[in-house]
Amino acid sequence: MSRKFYITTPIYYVNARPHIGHAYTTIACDTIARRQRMFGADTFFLTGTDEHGQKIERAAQAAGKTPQEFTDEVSAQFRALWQRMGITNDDFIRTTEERHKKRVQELFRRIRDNGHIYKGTYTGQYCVFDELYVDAVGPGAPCPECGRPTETVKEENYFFKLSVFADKLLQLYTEQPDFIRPETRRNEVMSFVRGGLRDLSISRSTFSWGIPVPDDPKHVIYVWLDALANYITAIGYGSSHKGAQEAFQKYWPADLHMIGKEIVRFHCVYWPAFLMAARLPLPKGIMAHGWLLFEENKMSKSRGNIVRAETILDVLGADALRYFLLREVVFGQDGSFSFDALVQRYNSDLANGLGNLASRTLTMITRYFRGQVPYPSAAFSQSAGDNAIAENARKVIVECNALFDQYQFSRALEAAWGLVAAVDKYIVENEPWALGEKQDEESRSRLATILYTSAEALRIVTALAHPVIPDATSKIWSQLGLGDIRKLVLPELKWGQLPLSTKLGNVEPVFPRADKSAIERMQKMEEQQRGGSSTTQAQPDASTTVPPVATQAAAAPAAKLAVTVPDGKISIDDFAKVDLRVGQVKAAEKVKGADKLLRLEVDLGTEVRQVVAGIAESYAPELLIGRKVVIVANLAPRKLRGLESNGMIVAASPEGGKAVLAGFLEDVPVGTRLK
Ligand code: ME8
Repeated sequence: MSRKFYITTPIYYVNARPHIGHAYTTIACDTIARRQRMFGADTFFLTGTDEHGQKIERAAQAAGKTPQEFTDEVSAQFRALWQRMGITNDDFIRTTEERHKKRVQELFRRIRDNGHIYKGTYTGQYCVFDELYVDAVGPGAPCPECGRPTETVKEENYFFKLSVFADKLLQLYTEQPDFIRPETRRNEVMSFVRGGLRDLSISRSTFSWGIPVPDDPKHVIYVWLDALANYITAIGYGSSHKGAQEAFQKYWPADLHMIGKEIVRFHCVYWPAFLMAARLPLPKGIMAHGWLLFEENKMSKSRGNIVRAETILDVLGADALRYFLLREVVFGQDGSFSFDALVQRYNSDLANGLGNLASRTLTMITRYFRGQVPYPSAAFSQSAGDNAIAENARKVIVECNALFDQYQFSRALEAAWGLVAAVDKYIVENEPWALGEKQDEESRSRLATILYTSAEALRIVTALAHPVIPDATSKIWSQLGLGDIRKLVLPELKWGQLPLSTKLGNVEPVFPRADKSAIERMQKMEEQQRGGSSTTQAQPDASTTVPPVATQAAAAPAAKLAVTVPDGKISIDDFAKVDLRVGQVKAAEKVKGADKLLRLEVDLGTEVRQVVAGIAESYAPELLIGRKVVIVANLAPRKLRGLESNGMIVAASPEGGKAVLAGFLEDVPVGTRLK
């Protein structure tokens, strides 16, 4: 039976839309989950949304929605974003789901039956932002975590006997030093617990947006107990179904809870104490990473300094975001995000680095060996340089795997890219293009060895980088003629496995270079989202999905990758610039004084757009509500009758007839891209 691996992200609050801080944790977990699968582990990767509590209730009120409507919308935005980014989570749990609610009640009962819950009265301060009971005095006293004013709470509550677990927790941290990583967080937690633990209020009775306490529904369960329990409810704890029970037996305890550093106390103190009280096994480890900073502060909705992942996906793609975050930020520490650094890293490491290595190597094999991997033959064609690359690759495999195992993503990628740089230098020094001009046997043989060596090194880097940049590496793998990269068994990766005579696939650039305008474009997109001061409208080409200049830095003089476009036809790259998506009409009305126009609000999964469409003569507005449509999502905004239209609905317009909307016979999720 294969080894199991269960990994979780925090479940994200739905008080605001996702940003790249959330994406950061999710990408790190996705990378780990993908690696585990490549190592043959039976992997379960869980993420989801945290939807109860006062903070969410108030956010819904502020938006003029019921909590359920509100949480449905924002939770769908998270789900759609992960889908768009190719995140490979096995489940997505929402705390408002029935399965979760019932199982949390079961956990509460169990802790109560084990004698760890009593009723009392809580009088003290509460921080709604952190959903945290705070040791502070007086109304308005600042929360020690976030500095916001706290509220005074006086209510009859259920209490959890946290105080009795202090010694057991300290024993846990001492006996299992890896329980909390990195070490700095472990030290913080240990001194917090050594300072003494007070019993914890685990219910609230002055609002109702939560899971009722079993047998006492005037109370709702404290949102952190509700939320933390997702890690077990999602995999079947507390279910009476046999399948769910088996899944729980199989996957629990979690191998890794990945979190941001601000929620360490909940995960490293409260959660193990709840589990001890329920007599359930404890997770094997908790890893707390640092914060993404933007404009020198923690990126967060409340500070208004967020960057949306969608902007980066639109302009540079998911791999660029994944690579940047894991390469640029030392995992565990805080790291700054900037569009300049993103584009610089993208160009240096992806476009000019791996992308260029792939295109120049594969293009030369295509040109000089009719697209078949050549034989590195005969002794006279070997040089010390060839062997050095092989040796380097062998070392990189070991080093990179060890670093990934310790979640040192940045150093792991640095090691892999060290090989890219070495091969680049090797190619420049050996000038295969000059050998390619000669026909004598020795030159051919030498050329074969150089290109085989380069292609094999490319294969190794591609395999190692796959969990981080899955899209591009899948493409390079198939361009290498190796088929589906997901079939690769990573522990078996060795130098010299590239089969000779392998027929390459179609060679196409994977990372087009981004020019300076990419930075401006992303900045503008974000400013517009924030309703910022910039009044500049996006230029007609400002929202293309692929940055300009589609050629990689070419292998001199061999690689020529420009796409020729005969007879007014467009290339696949041109088509890829059109961002066609499935949207769902949420609201529709006639535009005053315009017989042909309707104003629509279209949900794209990640946002709701206003679109003005010339379909009023074909469709009554009320018939469009709920209908799924195809929308050109990256059209520059324009004004029609004073209304800004952000996108275009796709319809057939028969000569002299009425417009007919494009649609689908099968159900398809909102936000799905058409390609
Ligand atoms: O805390 N930098 O949800 P949340 C890095 N619902 N990571 C960031 C980040 C940033 N600027 N901003 C957010 C909650 N994150 C609770 C969790 S779990 C049982 C309940 C990531 O929406 C990071 O993982 O505030 C952080 O811990 C998490 O999002 C907080 O998400």
